[in-house]
Amino acid sequence: MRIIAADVIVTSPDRNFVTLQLTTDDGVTGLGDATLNGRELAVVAYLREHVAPLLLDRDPHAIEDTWQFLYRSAYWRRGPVTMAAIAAVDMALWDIKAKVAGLPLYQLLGGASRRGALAYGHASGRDIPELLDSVREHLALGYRAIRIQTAVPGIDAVYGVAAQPSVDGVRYDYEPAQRGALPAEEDWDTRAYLRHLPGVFEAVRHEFGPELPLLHDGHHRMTPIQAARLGRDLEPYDLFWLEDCTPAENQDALRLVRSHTITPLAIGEVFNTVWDFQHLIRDQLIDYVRAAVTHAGGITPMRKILDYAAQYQIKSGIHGPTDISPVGMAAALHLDLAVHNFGIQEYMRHGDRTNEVFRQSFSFEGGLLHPGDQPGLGVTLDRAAAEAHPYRAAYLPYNRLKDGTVHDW
Ligand code: KDG
Ligand code: MG
Repeated sequence: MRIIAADVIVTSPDRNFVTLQLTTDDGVTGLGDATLNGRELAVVAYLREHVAPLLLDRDPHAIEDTWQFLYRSAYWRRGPVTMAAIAAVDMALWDIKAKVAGLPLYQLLGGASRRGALAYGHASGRDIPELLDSVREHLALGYRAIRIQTAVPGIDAVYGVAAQPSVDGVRYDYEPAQRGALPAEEDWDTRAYLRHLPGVFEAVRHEFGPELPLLHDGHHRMTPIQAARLGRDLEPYDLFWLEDCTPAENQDALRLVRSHTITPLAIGEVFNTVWDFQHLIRDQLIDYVRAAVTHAGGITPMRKILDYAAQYQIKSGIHGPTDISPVGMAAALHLDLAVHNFGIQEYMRHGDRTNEVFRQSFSFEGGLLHPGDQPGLGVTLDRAAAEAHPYRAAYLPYNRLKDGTVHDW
């Protein structure tokens, strides 16, 4: 068996997605997600110009060897563009292997360790009543764990907070492509945020009781001592995790945070390799691994990261916002089902147009996601539907402090 075609498909049904489709001489196809939000075309060029020609004639079954070849032969290792491209190849090869075996991918990863993957959804609101309504909507949709993001009095626009309430249960989207071709400017005030947030969690716990797992994303905005204070102030509300409390580059910051709080910590959605997690896992500075299969080099290295984490009782919390395509989500769900140290899965729900381009076989019942039992990843791509939605330049927003200084967001 050999690879005879490597096609890169760019589509923007609700937002931009980059997909690699590999085809074998036996006519088997495999899909991989290479979407890098806001820098999509860099990965397209990397794949089309530098990876696709190397794949032709290779044995699709040699997944580990192909991964090592692409990682090591480039000499220039790591980085989000490189690793998203390699991830797409890795996913597509696993898709092919599982289709040839006639099995859903999770069976090749060791089989199911659980009935399904506990998913968390994104509730948000511009004030507390709107936030409580958003939590209710998510509970009605079947979620059994909820991320809480909120506007902060005095700050005009906060990333991760819906600008409009979702009237009919339709989920909001992060920075969809329609938002324009230049990064939107948002603003930030950490002291106002630190004052406001504990009261928000107080209100949510008061309304929904002690059982519901609650999460929060700090989006890299705090200094270590600010994050330590927030973690401590949120302890009475028993968070499932506090995510990205400090910028991910300075990993020692988490040692300081840890020494002040027992609120569990999650980090790593911007990480690309097991090396980024080495120190954090070995020194037990985190509780959850937040990497995306799409950005950490694919299923093969993600399994290695999670197996390493398992030695320290650190669990998975695979990144799953809407800028991970349905293909990347499917890869996450197969891993979620198979690994022993599963923690939770982020699940934001794609829009209808996206679901028409990418036909999926997962289910969401009783708060649990299951990837389904179709051979492979369980996703098919409708090429004609994809072509009907051409690429639209779109950027993530960014933050400025009140005095105009650019800040982490
Ligand atoms: O592309 C960036 C988004 O995926 C990211 O901001 C979403 O932080 C995020 C999350 O936790 O889902
Ligand atoms: Mg996040």
